Amino acid sequence: MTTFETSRTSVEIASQPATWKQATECLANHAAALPVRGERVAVVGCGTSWFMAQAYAELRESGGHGETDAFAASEFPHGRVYDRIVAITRSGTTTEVLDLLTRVKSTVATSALTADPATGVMRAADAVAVLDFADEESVVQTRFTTAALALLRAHLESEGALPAGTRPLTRAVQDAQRALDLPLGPEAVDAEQITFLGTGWTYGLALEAGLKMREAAGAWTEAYPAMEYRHGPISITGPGRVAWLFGPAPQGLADDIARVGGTFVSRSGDAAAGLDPLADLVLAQRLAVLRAEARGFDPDRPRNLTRSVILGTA
Ligand code: F1P
Repeated sequence: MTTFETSRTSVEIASQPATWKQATECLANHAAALPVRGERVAVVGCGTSWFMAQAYAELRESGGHGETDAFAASEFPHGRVYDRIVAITRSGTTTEVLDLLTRVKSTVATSALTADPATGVMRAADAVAVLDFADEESVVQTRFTTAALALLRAHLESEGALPAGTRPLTRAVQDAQRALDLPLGPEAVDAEQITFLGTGWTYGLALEAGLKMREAAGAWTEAYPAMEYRHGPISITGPGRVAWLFGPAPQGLADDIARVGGTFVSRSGDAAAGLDPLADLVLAQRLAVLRAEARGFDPDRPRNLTRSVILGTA
């Protein structure tokens, strides 16, 4: 097995507890870019950033802060009326995101969260939260995107409401520290296939975990809302395959997975003793790096990927 012990990706994964803490500490600096309570908001992004948009949209709306939708930037429904569009983009250069912000300029308030203040998103959005301390050398995103979600979640928390069962971010930071040392377990390391599941905001995390495994390790993964899993996707599960759930388990799910011979991984279901679901994502990121190395892939140089997708004009 090739090992990349000093991979930038591993270093960036390990820095997440500190980066999330830093993100919450700079909350006051970013007030202009953060949605106001009651605003009708659309959150947009591409790839990882879209999945974080989905997680945030669920957290915001179910916490009672206002209607919040999430879209892939390329799929934004221009006929709909929003008070604000929030774009998440680490690079600040993704074509679909910049095209959308440019198209809606002066018709709706726009905000962005980015890692790079030297990019087009600074002009394209009305207000920008720059999380440059969370920028990454890796192509595969880990700490920027979780820091962006940490900031958005801390903002909801500071305004007094999160969905029932969601913990304070300080607890998530502690759990992320724990997640860096927890054993991954042979069933996940050796799994032929992994299906990631979540409910509410953790469905966005499930989508991101699946993408991470595909991007870094070329692994076969799928992701579904937990209650959808029994409507077909369970057909994939069996011996040597894993169903990994973020957040609380729907009734009977563990038994159903056992019945088909699959392995159920659930570390963030127990609100008291389990991990915060965001910290559970850290474990999935670690697994992606481990499996990449096991296949001889360099996690810092994922196949077929670039830091940002910048499309030419034909
Ligand atoms: C979005 C993104 C990444 C993906 C790849 C290409 O980038 O789709 O999620 O992993 O690196 O770009 P960004 O808009 O957040 O910079």
